[in-house]
Amino acid sequence: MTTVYTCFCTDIVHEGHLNIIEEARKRGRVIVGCLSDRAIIRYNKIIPTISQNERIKLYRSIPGVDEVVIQEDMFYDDVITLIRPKYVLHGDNWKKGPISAIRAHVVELLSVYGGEIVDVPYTYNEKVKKIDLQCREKLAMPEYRRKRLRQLIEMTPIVKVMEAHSGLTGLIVEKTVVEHNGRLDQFDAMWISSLCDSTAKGKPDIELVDMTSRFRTIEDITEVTTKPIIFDGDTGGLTEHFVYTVRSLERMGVSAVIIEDKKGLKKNSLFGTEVEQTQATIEEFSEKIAAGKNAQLTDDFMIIARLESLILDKGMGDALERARAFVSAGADGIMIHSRKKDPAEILEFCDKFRAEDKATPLVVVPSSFNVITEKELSDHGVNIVIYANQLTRAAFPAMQQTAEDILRYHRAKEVDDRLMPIKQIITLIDEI
Ligand code: SPV
Ligand code: MG
Repeated sequence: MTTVYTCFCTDIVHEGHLNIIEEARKRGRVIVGCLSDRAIIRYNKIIPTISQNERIKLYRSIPGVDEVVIQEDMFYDDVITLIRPKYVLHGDNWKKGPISAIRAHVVELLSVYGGEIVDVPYTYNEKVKKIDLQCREKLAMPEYRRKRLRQLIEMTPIVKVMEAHSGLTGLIVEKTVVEHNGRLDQFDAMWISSLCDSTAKGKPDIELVDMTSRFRTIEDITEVTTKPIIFDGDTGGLTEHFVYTVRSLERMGVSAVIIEDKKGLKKNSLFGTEVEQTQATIEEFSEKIAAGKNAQLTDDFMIIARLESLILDKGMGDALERARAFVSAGADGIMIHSRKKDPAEILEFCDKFRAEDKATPLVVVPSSFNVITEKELSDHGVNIVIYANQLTRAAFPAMQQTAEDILRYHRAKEVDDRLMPIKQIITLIDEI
């Protein structure tokens, strides 16, 4: 009997799915793949509001479905090797955009034994559009967004985080997908950097931009995106204030706050010892972490302790001692920072920390030691990599150059070639 395969990634079966089953059963025995929770979370597809097992049951109940299997791999390698279907059916929407890389890969897998793809015309109507939109919109709800960082840490080799400081930069982090070597890549989460948030407001990174204003930035971003958020909480401020910050961040659907063990006037870490910066004592900072954990209402939210020992030349021993103490105080993760170009001290810390603590998530921000790759970091036990300021640093020179050139030429024609076309900018933002 001919085997026909199609993969579903949905909580709600609509007429588009029924149409695919109808087409499939004309060709043979129908096996439906249920995309696993792991793959769904990794690729930010939908929020599974029902469990993987319930989705299997749901797909089994569709008339015409003979069997349901779990598909672990977005790229179909596991199921095609196992089932060797004669036909793979999918809506023809996968012929366009980044997901066409998946289609191309399936074509290759099928060509090995003469299998075929059937592109079923995608069902476009108001009802289907609404269901698709609702499924995606759920990703943005605080209760779903908040817990996704922990899920990603659990399910991916390394969580890739990019800075965002506005709705527009949030959209770039949300939507940028690249196809590389037949694989799809995208950022997993957003970092609301104090440096970039302050810079966008034309202010120094010294905790001058107040929390209300920082929260406004978060809201600008949450309104138009769905990916999880890590908030740069600077020193966390007074412990008496930090507990309120924790509650507000949880309410907004932020997944984690990172606070650094400094006190007094905070300056950006990349100044290192060139400016005066004071590290909080282990006791003071542990008390702040414990108070934050105590104030927290959800299980999902994370308070990550950032160590400034290497930045302030206090040595590896001090960094490790602090890491131990802050984990004991309740920190859900450790961020280790360095401003050296050579990643050696970061890797030494990661190896030593991992030798004694296999579980606590490790975060790094390779702004200075940017030669290191994600794979190398992950091999040394790092769970989260934050690209903390690259979008701001890319945009600033481009804007400055454009301003200078318009002054130079007394018109805008000379700069036009490097600008986004007007047509594109007015359609950049999707309307609901
Ligand atoms: C930020 O992005 O604001 C940070 C990281 O805190 S760093 O600028 O490297 O200190
Ligand atoms: Mg900062």
